[in-house]
Amino acid sequence: MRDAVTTLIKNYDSTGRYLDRDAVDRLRSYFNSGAARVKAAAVINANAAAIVKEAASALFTEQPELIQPGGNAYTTRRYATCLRDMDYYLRYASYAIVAGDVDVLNERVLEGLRETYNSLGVPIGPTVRGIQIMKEIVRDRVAAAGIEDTGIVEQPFDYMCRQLSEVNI
Ligand SMILES: CCC1=C(C)/C(=C/C2=NC(=C\c3[nH]c(/C=C4\NC(=O)[C@H](C)[C@H]4CC)c(C)c3CCC(=O)O)/C(CCC(=O)O)=C2C)NC1=O
Repeated sequence: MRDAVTTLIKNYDSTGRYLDRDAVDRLRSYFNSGAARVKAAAVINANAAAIVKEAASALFTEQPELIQPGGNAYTTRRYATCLRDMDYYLRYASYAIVAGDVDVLNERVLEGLRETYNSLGVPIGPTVRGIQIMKEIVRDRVAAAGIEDTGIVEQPFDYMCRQLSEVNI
């Protein structure tokens, strides 16, 4: 599992280079955004349950067939599993925000996920929509907490959506 710093060092070490100007610029940008990243993680931590609940309710309002007979989130067990999955995406997004790197998402979340979802008939499109809705909620809450650069918050959600959508082809 890597963060922005260890990824950068790994790349430079593999070619035996000192940290050049480009590396220094990237390090500076990561450290400059550090306080905002930590604050964003704190906002997510303090509101996680509410964020998941709000996002799920918005998703099921948009796509009510998911929780109707025949829908993948129909039955109490599958409904709860769906919310648990959303909680996973939120928690790992918070790690990736702090790390400034998506490596943790590849390693812990996305690896093998498509196969699992396909074999269980979990629909990817609505899952991606659920992640997008969480992104919007988190972005608004983080902005309300005074963080201007909400891009650092959106990144991991966008990455998960992209990866999930791509492997769905
Ligand atoms: C931390 C990394 C990690 C992830 C991401 C993860 C996902 C994950 N979601 C699963 C199931 C599931 N996932 C969903 C999710 C949904 N169904 C819908 O219609 C909605 C679109 C969506 C919620 C937004 C459902 C309903 C199941 C249960 C499917 C079944 O058992 O039939 C399963 C199968 C095993 C289980 O039931 O626990 C896995 C492994 N597990 C992990 O360890």
